[in-house]
Amino acid sequence: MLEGFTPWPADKAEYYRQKGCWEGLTFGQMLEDRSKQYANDIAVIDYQSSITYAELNERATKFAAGLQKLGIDKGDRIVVQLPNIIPYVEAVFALFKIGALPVFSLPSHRFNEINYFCEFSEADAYIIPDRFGGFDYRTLARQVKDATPSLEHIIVVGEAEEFLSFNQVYSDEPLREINVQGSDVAFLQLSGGSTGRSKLIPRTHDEYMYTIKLSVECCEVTNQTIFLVVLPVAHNYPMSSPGILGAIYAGGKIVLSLTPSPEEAFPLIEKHRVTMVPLVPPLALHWLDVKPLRTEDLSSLEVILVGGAKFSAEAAKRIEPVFECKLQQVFGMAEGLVNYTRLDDPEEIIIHTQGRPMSPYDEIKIVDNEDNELPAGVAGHLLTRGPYTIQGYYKAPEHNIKAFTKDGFYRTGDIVSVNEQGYLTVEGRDKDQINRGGEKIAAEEVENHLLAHPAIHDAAVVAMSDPYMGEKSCAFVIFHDEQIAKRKLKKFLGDRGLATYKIPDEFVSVEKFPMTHLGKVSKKELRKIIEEQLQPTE
Ligand code: OOB
Repeated sequence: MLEGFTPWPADKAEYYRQKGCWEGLTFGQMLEDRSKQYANDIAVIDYQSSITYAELNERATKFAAGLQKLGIDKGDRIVVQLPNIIPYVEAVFALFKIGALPVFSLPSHRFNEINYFCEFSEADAYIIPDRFGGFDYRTLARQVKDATPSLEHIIVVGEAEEFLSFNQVYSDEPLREINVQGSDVAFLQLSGGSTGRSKLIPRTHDEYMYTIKLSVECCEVTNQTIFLVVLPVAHNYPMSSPGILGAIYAGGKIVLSLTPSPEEAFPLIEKHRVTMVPLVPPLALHWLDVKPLRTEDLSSLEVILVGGAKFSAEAAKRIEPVFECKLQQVFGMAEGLVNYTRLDDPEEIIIHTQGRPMSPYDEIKIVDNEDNELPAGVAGHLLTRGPYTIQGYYKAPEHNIKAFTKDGFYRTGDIVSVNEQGYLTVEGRDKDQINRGGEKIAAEEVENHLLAHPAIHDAAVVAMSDPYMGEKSCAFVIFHDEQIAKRKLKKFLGDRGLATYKIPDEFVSVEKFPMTHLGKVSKKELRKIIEEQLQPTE
């Protein structure tokens, strides 16, 4: 078993198997099956080309055989940092086939994040594009390789320079049979994090396949579905809710867009007759605003999913009339629990709630600060346990004690109310995190970087409201004596290799921080201060 993985209690595992939730199917086998069933149907289209199910399976198998030749084996970790391109899908399925674990990072991650993922997961390989979005990933790879010499292979899609080219990895040698089981960990996903750095989330084939199967049902995905991905494809949401894995599970077609801009995405919708697309709220708002100004025919769209952050009821109301398709809200988390509004739910539910759990075996508790359960309708901390919610983060025993209750409920950090029909409404958050339009920022991680600046005595990062992003981040800073300009602080954080989305949007210099009666920095007060400053002055 993977070291650092918290196994499921034997009785629970037995129960979920008995109930038919866990079927022992791995993602490698799933692609194998679909490649027979839908052999000549197009599986994935990207900006350059398209491949059928049979081709995808064949290429994934050849890539897998090549990885084996490099010495990559069951249980090894491989950091994958690729944009929305076909090689991403090939690489991930190749890893599933040999039981090696992709560690899913995002194209926006930089040295700080990537080096930590490589080091912490003791990765053997790192897969990158040559360049993407004006950034050269080979430069980053060189820095990571210097810092983490145990990283053996760097595989590059495109011009590899001194590294190994993706195309060179494919091998015609037969794949060495590996016994990958449903109960094995399939990959490590990233958590949004609230304390320090992102935690890694181990998900097994069994439980993740179950989320895919249920998502396919809830979102009514079929082999007629044409699924557009404009969000970073490695994020848990476009991967599994219902995501590219759901599209493949159902035999549908995936269209990968390199960016979420309407200039790129709308023509793709028109050309490929896209039926379904997942968005985060700021993108949904942008698309709503831009739609009337554009001429593309988007009439093929049947469903727009919106999730990752709270979608306001006002914006939710506009989706159907503007796009002439259904809205489906999704409230999910990489740790497990996923809620959807259903396509046949009344408008009231679709607009005002974030859906209900996918599985009848999902357990939900709404509790007060002392873990006492609250009556229906009262907002409180959401705790959850179930057949696809993790039992613990990877190699994080101390954090796990705080993040899970003794009886195995995950503390989501979300403040939620549940109505009588079991639909959840997200009312707020009780975790030290900023949700910047779906991208999660752990306040403490950014604070630690600010504290490394010699002029900074103390720092506290909080969310501030933003009409477009929902939230942006604001750093309150106490300087020793000399104040440093915002531009310089941003550059300082960028130079430390922090992903751009984590760099605070605003900096406020203060003499001291407001304190709670327990002597902790009162982030609530700080949020109030910045909200007051944001109010237009009369
Ligand atoms: C998704 O996953 P993560 O792991 O990036 O973030 C999970 C957190 C939740 O705990 C909650 O705080 C927030 O993101 N969230 C929402 C939300 N959906 C997620 N807050 C309010 N309304 C929503 N609809 O973000 C994710 C994973 C799978 C599917 C969809 C989203």
